[in-house]
Amino acid sequence: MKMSFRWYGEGNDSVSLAQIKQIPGVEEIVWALHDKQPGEVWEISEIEAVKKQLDKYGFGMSVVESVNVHDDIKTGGGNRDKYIENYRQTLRNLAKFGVKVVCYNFMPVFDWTRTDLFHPLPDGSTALFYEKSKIKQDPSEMADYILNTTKGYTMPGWEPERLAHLKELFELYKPVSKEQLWDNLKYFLEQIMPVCHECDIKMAIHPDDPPWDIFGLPRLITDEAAVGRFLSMVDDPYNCLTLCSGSLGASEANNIPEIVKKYCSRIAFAHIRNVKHYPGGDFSEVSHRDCDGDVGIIDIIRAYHDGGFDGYIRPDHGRHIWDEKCRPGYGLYDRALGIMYILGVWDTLEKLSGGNK
Ligand code: DNO
Repeated sequence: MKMSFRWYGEGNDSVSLAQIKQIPGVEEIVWALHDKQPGEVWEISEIEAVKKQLDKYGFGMSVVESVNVHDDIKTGGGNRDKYIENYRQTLRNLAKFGVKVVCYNFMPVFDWTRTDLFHPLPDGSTALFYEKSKIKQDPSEMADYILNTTKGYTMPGWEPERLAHLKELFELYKPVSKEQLWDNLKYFLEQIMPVCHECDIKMAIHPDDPPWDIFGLPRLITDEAAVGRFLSMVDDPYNCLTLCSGSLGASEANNIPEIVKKYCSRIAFAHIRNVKHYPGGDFSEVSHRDCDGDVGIIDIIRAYHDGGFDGYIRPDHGRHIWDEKCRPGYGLYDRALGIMYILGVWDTLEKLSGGNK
């Protein structure tokens, strides 16, 4: 297991590399070129500039989150082959810098979706919250709320340039059924797998967040059956998962430790996030401590440990604590606490099993 921390880049993150360096155990920075639009090639000089910044602190750059997939690829539009060729070129360029895992998603229109980004928790902190009844309203209201609340930060998946055309985006996806979306995902992966082999880069899909259809848009990676379908549809060791415990774990029906046990060898990247369920499908993000939420954080870590997981892991969203001003879900303090919790469980398991990693 290699511990990592997501960082949004110089001038684009409230957290500095110097601060991350002081969190015990972090070897890798999970990064991206956040000003690239989906479909654009990531140029060598641009990647090299990030490498120089990370080198100063001795961090690896093995995981990119995300190289976003253009809507034409998701919808099977006329220009998809051009954008797939650009994606391949980006992978080739990333491989020159030792990138091993590319996280991406195949969610239509919206990436992760929440109705409150600063929901008060009983301890006085705030966290991301999802209220199911609010999702029945006009999607543009929610998009406006997110964009206004996150002003000053680029939120991947919530690019104002894209969301300015929300109506057109919904039109674009209207004719795309769930089965067509599966077909388009398969086509995309089959086209890029040979390059992944050539470059030794694993593609690691992020589950849909939340794991159910929203605003009438189909969502694919929602439960264990969908994960199984996805992995067997393109049965290739380079076709992998980013197993996000909080995304799949937002559904009470999903048993995350079981999914980890079953598919451990195809998980390239683990996101550890805890979630508390409320009646009716509402949920709140909470601290990483097992008993604060419902996903079974200790059993999840044990499943990775006992499964011999040697991929990359990161704490996912944290609460906003100690008055920190930060990007929603991505402050320093609670994610650092999360790392110490994850490492505490992991190191204990190692010791108990007589390992010395
Ligand atoms: C949310 C993240 C997601 C994830 C993308 C991957 O905080 O986990 O936005 O990065 O879905 O493409």
